[in-house]
Amino acid sequence: MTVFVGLDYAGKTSIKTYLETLSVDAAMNTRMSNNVEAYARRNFRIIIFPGQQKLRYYELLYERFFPLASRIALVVDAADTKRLGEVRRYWQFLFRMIDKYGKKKVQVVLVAHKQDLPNALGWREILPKIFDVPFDVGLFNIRCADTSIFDPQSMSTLLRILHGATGLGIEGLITNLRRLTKSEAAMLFDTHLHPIAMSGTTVGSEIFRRVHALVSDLRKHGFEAFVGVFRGYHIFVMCGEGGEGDVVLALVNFGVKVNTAAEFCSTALKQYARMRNRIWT
Ligand SMILES: Nc1nc2c(ncn2[C@@H]2O[C@H](COP(=O)(O)OP(=O)(O)OP(=O)(O)O)[C@@H](O)[C@H]2O)c(=O)[nH]1
Ligand SMILES: [Mg+2]
Repeated sequence: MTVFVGLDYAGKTSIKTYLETLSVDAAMNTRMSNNVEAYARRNFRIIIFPGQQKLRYYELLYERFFPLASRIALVVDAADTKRLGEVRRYWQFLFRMIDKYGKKKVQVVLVAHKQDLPNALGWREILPKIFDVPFDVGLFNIRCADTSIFDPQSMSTLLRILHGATGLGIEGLITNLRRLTKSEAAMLFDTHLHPIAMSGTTVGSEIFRRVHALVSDLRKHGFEAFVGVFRGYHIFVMCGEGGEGDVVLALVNFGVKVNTAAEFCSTALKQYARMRNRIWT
């Protein structure tokens, strides 16, 4: 389980809303949270703490959820540099809460969010402004990500980090598949609405939605693969074999014959099947 923490307005609920709906509009129009929120798919869970000052120092929250958390993601509005001091003070409190209630090997993830804003700082600049380097960094095995609701690649990267799936080679698998099939973009979906990995030209969430719609129709009719044209994009979709959750590969504007694309995709799906149990542990 991952716990999302951060100041009010950092973007925690936006990330959850985006993952749940694939809607950037909905994600950009969230309200301040007054309660704990949750995102869940199969055994993957994110618990989101409210960020307002009067709620985020409520110790019972930490006592209840930190013993269960293998990851704590600190979401920071990377464009709001005036509040980084406040984030630093909050981290000092979090440090005490981890010490008191956290798992020994808890991983801390610094999410430098809202990277689309012109004055946003990257995580490399933010890290030393919040943590004590090298002390905290040595202690916590900190992972970092630059993210934005407007950047689907960054959302995939965040998902892989939260699954502890960064060293498994999923990115390599998808990049390779894209090259082999001479596609403009390749995507791998696994249970989440948002792809867990993607490579090539950035395609928007409208394509992700079409792929999901296509796949649910495909399955109804017993097809395992399909080629469709949507707004000028040639899309090849192939479903993984059964099991819990949905595994789907999608290629955009592929440059090989359909049966060649099908062969490469089917090999990639087999390779992914071997990594999969490491992702949903
Ligand atoms: N430019 C930009 N704005 C974003 C992004 N993500 C979120 N926002 C904006 O930030 C606002 C606040 O985000 P929330 O997710 O509601 O903030 P929160 O961390 O849940 O805050 P609390 O609920 O008070 O703890 C959103 O309503 C969006 O308008 C992003 O990636 N880029
Ligand atoms: Mg919120």
